[in-house]
Amino acid sequence: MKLPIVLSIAGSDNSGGAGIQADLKTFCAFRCYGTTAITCIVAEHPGKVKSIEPVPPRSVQEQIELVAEAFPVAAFKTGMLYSQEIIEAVLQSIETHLNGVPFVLDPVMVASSGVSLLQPQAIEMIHKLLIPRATVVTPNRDEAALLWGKPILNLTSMREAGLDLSHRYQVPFLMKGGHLKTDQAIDLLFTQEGEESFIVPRIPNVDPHGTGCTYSAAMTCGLAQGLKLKESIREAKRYITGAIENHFESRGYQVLNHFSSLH
Ligand code: PXL
Repeated sequence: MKLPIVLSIAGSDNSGGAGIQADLKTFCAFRCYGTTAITCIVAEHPGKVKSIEPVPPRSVQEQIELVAEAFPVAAFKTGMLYSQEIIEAVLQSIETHLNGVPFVLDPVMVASSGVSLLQPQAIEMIHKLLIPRATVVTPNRDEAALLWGKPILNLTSMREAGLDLSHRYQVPFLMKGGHLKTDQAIDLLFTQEGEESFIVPRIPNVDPHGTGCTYSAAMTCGLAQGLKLKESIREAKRYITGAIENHFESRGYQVLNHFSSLH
C-alpha cells in the first residue's frame, strides 16, 4: 500500500500541541506518511515560550533536499519560518525541489501566548516571495490584519480583507474567524471563483494551543490525497473541530486531541 507523502517545514514545539509535532500527529491521523524540515527549536508549553533557537538555513535546505530526493512529496505546508534567512532557504528549496507541488502556507507570526514567531523584517518576504507560490494561505484574524495592513474587527472586515488579499496575490485565502466573537466558528475561502464559507458551532471556552498548525496540516493531507481545495478544507475543519471538542486538560492547560477522529 502506498501512503501519500506530506512534508511540514516548521518549528519544533516540544510540548507537542503545535508546530512539527502537531503536524506529524495530524499526518498520522490522516494516514499520510509525514516528513519534516525543522526551522527552529522552540522551548515552550501551552502558556509560554521560553526560547527560540533557529536552525542554520543550510540545514533547513538540506532537510528539504533530502526528503525530496527520496520521496515524491504530494503536498507540503510551511508554518513557523522565523527569519529572513530561513525564508530565503525555504524559497530556494521549494523552487528547486518542490516546484508545482500543492503548498499550504500557514503564515505563523505570533504564538497563542503572545510571543512573536516571525521577525518583523521577515513579514515583507512572506508577502512578496512565498504567498505568490502558495495553493492556499490560512491566516487567523491577527495574521490577516498584519498581511492586509488594517485591523479586522468583525466578519465584514474579514470578508473585505479576504477579497483584497486574494485579488492582490491571485492566490486563494482561507480567512479563519475563530478569534472573532461570533456564535459560530466561521472561516471564509476566497478564490477566483468567489467565496465559500465553512461554518461549525463554536465550542465555548475552549482555545487550545496549536489549532492553526493542526488545521493547515490536515488540509495538506487532503491535497496530498487528491482532494480539491474546498474538500480538503471541509475535511480539515471536521478534523480540527473534533480535536478541539475532545481536548483534554493538563495542569490547567487545554490540550488538543489529535486522535479524536480515530476513536
Ligand atoms: O501556533 C503557532 C506555532 C507554530 N509553530 C510553532 C509553535 C507555535 C506556537 O507556539 O511553537 C513551532
